[in-house]
Amino acid sequence: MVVIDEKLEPILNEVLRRNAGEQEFHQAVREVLESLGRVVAKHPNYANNALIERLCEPERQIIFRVPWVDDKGQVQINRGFRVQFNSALGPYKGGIRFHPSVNIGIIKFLGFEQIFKNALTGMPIGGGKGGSDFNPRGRSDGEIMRFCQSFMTELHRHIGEYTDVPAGDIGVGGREIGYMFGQYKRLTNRYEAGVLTGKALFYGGSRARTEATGYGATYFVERMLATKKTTFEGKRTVVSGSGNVAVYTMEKVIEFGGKVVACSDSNGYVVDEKGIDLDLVKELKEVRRARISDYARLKGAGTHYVESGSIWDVPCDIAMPSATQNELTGADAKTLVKNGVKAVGEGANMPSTPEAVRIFQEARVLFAPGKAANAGGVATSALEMQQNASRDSWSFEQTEAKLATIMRNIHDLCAQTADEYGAPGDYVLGANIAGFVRVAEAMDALGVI
Ligand code: NDP
Ligand code: 2IT
Repeated sequence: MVVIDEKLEPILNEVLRRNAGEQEFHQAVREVLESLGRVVAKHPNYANNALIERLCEPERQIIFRVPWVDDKGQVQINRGFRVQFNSALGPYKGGIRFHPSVNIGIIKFLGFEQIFKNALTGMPIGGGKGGSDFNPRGRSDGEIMRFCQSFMTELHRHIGEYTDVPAGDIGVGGREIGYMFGQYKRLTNRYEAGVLTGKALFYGGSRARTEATGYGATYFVERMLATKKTTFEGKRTVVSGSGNVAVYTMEKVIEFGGKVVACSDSNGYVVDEKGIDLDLVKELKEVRRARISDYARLKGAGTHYVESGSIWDVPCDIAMPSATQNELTGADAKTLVKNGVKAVGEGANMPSTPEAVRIFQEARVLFAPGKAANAGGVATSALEMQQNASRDSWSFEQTEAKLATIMRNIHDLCAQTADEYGAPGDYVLGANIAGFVRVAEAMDALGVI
């Protein structure tokens, strides 16, 4: 395990003590603090005024009851969260997740990661995250709408264009953003387009936001491959998940000449040696809200579905975990390395366990951490905010070109920072340090707040 700098160890210990039982939050903080020893050695001022301690403590944490009525007339209760972690660089910005596994520790890990990710984009956005333990699976459209309305009935008092700007994440896509925006508009009597991002095009959304996270992760990996004078062309690629990030990762990988041979959902994974038929995945997931097992059932010969099991058993050159946290374990990383994986690009937030990251790095596999590689989603959200603020709307090409530039800049910033701090090729260190320095400079300038 990486040793934590002696100045930073008491900070980590205090985070562990104060946030007992929040394992994912501990994991996220530990990973960042492991990278910061070299910064504090070079710039001791960043350790002054308890700057790092303040960075690890959310500015505000909101937990609320979300009552709603299901289709049978039964009252259901869920728990809602919004963690407003850091606003040194701009209004809090980050997604909302609806998944039964959501708890305060999960939202804090996501909010903490978001601070550095958003800083890496170079755009004026702070870090936050929200969600609920509501399980959308099997719920009717009416139930989803009533849940979203109830969730927003409380959340609306805490957000705003200049305060906190939520977007989607797991279980929250265009439909849910629409219902939440509708309720916000009704409660506030304001058409405040910039209060949420990920909106549909006809009421203030940005072109390319839907595609942005997956496209962005693929641009990042393309740039990373270029440092080794190689490309996606002909590379076997495995993408976990089949949601928003996974679908648009697959789309761009295919456009770049890669061959996507497997994808998954929480029940299992499907392998198609001819290359995944993305139109079918989109039809199943975006229209029918069906299971990935249906892919193999409909396609038949040449494809197979594996219930449970690990998608990382499928041999590939490039792995793009795009489902959820800790979905790629140390054992999976060993299998991938044994099978000759050359690059790993995290579309999801923290999908690789710390052991998996260590195994990839020791094997000198190109490894792009989520907070850098998946920043294209939030960056395009910031572009949506720009369009809303100027009451403008850009073409797909213009927006995607900006996204591509942002991703290449993030890649280069991480690579240069890793070089500067004596760890060439270590994108984890590069991302953590580069993101931290931007936030630290702003926090330092703002005084003890
Ligand atoms: P979606 O809800 O669209 O899709 C999530 C996908 O991951 C589904 O295929 C889902 O399967 C699978 N999944 C979710 N939870 C689990 C689990 N516990 N075990 C196995 N599979 C699971 O979400 P997104 O695509 O938006 O998000 C995916 C990841 O990307 C998350 O880590 C998110 O935080 C991250 N991310 C998202 C961004 C965005 O713009 N949307 C931006 C940056 C990061 P099933 O349908 O069976 O649940
Ligand atoms: O994890 C993430 O970066 C997101 N879910 C997107 C956040 C956003 O505000 O677009």
